[in-house]
Amino acid sequence: MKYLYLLLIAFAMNVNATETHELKIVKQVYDINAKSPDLMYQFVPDYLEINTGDSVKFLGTVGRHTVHSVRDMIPEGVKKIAIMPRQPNVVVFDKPGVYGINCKLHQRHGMVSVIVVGGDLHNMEQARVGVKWVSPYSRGKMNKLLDIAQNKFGDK
Ligand SMILES: [Cu+2]
Repeated sequence: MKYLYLLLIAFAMNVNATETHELKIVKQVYDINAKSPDLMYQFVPDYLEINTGDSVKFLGTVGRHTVHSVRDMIPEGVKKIAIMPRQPNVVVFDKPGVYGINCKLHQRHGMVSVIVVGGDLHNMEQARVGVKWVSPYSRGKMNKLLDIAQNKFGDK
């Protein structure tokens, strides 16, 4: 029995060691034919769930989009995300929690997104407070994205 237990631990450690971190792609879209401004400028997808340690590559930052974490909408101790156009655009998310992201130039048109890392909502309350830092136009969308996370991961 003890042997089996050790075997299981060894197996679990091995699985852990070979776990690969994924690279997800988020596009920044500018669609001039969109029916309304809130569809014209978008992160696609604008809601993303990733595992702790995964990376996100933001495409389109060579244009006129930025990728910035919203004040109060990242876990405590995490360095803020600030990708200006033409800068390296891969972000490693190694701290679990809720992240609110916006494009500085187009967040007034609803260009905001939410990334949930590790299914962890420990900073959800703070993130809700941080919604005030995006434009009035984007607040409804940001709250809807947070709702998706809350509905999915509840009070974990
Ligand atoms: Cu933009």
